[in-house]
Amino acid sequence: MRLSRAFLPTLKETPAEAQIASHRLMLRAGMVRQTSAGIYAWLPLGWRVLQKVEQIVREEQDAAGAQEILMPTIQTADLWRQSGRYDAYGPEMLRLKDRHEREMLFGPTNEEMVTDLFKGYAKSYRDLPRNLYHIQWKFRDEVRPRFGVMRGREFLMKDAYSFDLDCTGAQKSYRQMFVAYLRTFARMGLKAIPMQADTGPIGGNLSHEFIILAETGESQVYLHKDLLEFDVLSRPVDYDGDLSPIVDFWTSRYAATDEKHDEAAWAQVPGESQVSARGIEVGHIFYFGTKYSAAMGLSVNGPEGKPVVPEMGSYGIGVSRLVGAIIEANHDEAGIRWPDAVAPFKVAVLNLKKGDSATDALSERLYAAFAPDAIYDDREDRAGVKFADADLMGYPWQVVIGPRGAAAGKVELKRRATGEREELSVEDAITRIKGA
Ligand code: P5A
Repeated sequence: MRLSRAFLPTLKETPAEAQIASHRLMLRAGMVRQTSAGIYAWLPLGWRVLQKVEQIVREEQDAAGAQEILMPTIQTADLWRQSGRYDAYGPEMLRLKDRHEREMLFGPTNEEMVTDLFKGYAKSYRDLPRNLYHIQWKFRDEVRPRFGVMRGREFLMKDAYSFDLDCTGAQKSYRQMFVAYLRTFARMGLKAIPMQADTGPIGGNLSHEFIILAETGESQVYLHKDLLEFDVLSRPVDYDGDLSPIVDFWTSRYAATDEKHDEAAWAQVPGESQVSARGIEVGHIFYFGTKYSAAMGLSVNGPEGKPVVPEMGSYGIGVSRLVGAIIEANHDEAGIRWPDAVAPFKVAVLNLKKGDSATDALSERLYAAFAPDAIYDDREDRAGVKFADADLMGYPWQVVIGPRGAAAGKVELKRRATGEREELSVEDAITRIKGA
């Protein structure tokens, strides 16, 4: 994208309403714009990041055997009456009426809908196991929407739903999602720790929240420091095989949110291994047995010819929240420092002398080498403005091209994460970035 033609409405002043770094930076970098309380429009830069995050989530869900569908945002109250949650959900649910006075709602989650959908198809135990997911906008009328996209009212969630013949199968599905989540967050450069958590309105008695540590997090958490050192991406995963060794590593060490914190168990963790910190919940997985399948009349013909009520779980990732959470974990005084995997553009080409033919030619060449994953600052502005904007928007690589270097075929390469700079030939700069 050429900056001279881009819709990137950056702000010079820090917006007063933003209390945390990610919210401030998303507004200043022109990634999102609030349209009403807790509801955001995603502008080009933010939308690119959201799509990259979404794609990593999708790839890891697919790899774990889940299948993508797309369910509607609007649901009928009838579905929710069947599970008993229509009244229980309370004022967080946005309730609507259509022209026939039929009661509808904007979905805060999809357990009922997916159970009903699956019921129309599954007849026999051979239709199990299945795991269906979608990535869809949700609405929850939060009491206190805040921190920008982190606690919005309208937000993007990946929600998966597993159907199994029995408890053993359901636990396998749970472990598959558990491992897929570890990989998903690690690929975004995040250390997300699964922790025992409350199940709230979703229900069931087994659940883990995936939490990244950040000072501005809404939850207080306690964990064993070993958990911060595990590298899940370094080992290949066979989702059909036994995932217990990976899962047990996590579940055998202490990690809990405030609500589940147990002082007696915590006291067993050696003092030097205790980490207590603030955290942001980026995912939450649940195993709730037959809560929805039984209530909604889902049953299949079992292997012995008797009806069996499938065991279910649901698995959520806060896709839009992740964009804020990634920034909380990756920023400095000057702005965002995107991990390569989710950066809106991998490379920023900064032309310091628009109109100088050698500088223009070299800039165009570099831009062409990385487009469409590059942004070209071809504006007439001062160098200082370009440096500040590139740091604010946090592109992992900056290539700075000025008239003196251009005459000698040299450019300056800057790595945003470390601030390291070096002068190189154009070819070497291209090779360096491509090889990283
Ligand atoms: C699991 C999938 C569920 O809704 N039903 C389907 C289950 N779980 S959850 O914990 O309530 O939400 C899943 C994830 O969604 C994110 N999230 C939010 N993100 C932004 N703004 C919000 N108001 C919000 N509420 C939930 C969180 O990341 C959560 O883990």
